[in-house]
Amino acid sequence: MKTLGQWQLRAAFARRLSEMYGREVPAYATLVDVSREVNADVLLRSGAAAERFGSVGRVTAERHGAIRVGTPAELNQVARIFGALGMEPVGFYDLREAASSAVPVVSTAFRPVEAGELARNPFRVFTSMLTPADSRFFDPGLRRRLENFLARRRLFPPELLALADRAERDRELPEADAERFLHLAVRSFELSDEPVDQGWYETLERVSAVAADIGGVRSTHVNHLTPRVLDIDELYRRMTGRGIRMIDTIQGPPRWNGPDVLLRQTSFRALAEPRRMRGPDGTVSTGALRVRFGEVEARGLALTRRGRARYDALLDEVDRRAAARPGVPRADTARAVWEEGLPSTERGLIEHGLAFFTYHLSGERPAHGGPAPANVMDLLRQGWIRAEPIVYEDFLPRSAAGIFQSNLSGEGTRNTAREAIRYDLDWLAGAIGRHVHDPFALYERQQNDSIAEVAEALGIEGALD
Ligand code: OOG
Ligand code: NI
Repeated sequence: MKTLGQWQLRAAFARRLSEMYGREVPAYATLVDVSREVNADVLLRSGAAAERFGSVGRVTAERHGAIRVGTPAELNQVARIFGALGMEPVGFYDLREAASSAVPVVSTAFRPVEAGELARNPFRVFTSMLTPADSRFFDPGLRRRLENFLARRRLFPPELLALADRAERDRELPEADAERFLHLAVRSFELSDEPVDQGWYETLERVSAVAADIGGVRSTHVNHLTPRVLDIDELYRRMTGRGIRMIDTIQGPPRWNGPDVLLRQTSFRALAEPRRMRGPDGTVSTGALRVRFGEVEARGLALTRRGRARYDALLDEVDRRAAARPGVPRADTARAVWEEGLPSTERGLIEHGLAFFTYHLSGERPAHGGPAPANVMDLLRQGWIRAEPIVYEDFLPRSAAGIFQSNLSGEGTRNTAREAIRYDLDWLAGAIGRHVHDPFALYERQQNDSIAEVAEALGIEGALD
């Protein structure tokens, strides 16, 4: 009997979700086409260098999606569905603090965590959960109504969850069950045509457009999908050239004359989509909601904690200078800040302990013969080993907030006089009922494993530093 393993389920799910979303949001299909063209052109222009952060095959198939749910119980179910696909929760993002408009959610990302699994298919889903208990956004009456509404809806059919649990337990599904699982899973993330209760939706929208998108309807949906591209500036120009309105900026690091780090993202604006609405008198008519969009990203090196602190400080510096000199284009300011604040080569990043790499024997013994030195830097300098970048597989709270924000219809409201309620990674792990990985620990382990292998191959005793 033919079976599908978890990575095959993941790849099939990503492909089908992308096909579904392309049908529902045609501008997304354009985005995928343009990304593919840009990737092919970069490969022609730059040859092997274009594949420094992943083969063009992986990059072109790569997608992330985003979904939003209402309660810990719903998040727990989402974790079972993604668990079937070999995707585990990684990282904690508090977008309530990162956004200036009202984004009352906390988030994690489900993704494969092993290098081999990422290479097979790196599909990831940024998953946000509403925080009705945060009294800065929801007063007690609204909180109660919202929680009641959420407690009564059912996002995923029991059959889907049972198949998911089986796939996770057995690490595979027989073909016919896999087909059923994929069908039910993709359908759960389609846009529902059930009429939206207009009064309820608008009540929530006054607080936050995100709250309305999550808690104003009885189902969930993918709210964007994101292909990966090798030259995001070129993609931005080409999309604009095709008459598609993009958000104002590319989020994250600027384009500059040094290694790509972390993640750069941009998106086209959420489109008005016809949705059936039930008015206060019960009659159903066609209205429009503007919530779903397409995003695109370019990925670079994973940064260490120190590198990440540097990145955050550089962004703050860009803000300060941009505020002081509003006439200068922000991208120019950012480039200048980057050139002052970050080494402009991969070697420089390694020397300062700012980025993660895996290390591999270079296959050549240096001419002078001598014994292998017992530290990574000397091994690199003397040519015993070479460094390969570890690609950043996660997200950035500030960019995420920017993406949320630029696609919201209004600012919403928040009462800053009220106390915020605190959430963190451990709280999230408890809510999901699963371990939530620390992204830095994952990258570090990958780097350390490669160093241990090098040490063993070179017969170096003890730990390499
Ligand atoms: C998620 C926004 C965050 C990203 O790529 O940073 C995100 C959302 O809009 O629900 O997907
Ligand atoms: Ni995204």
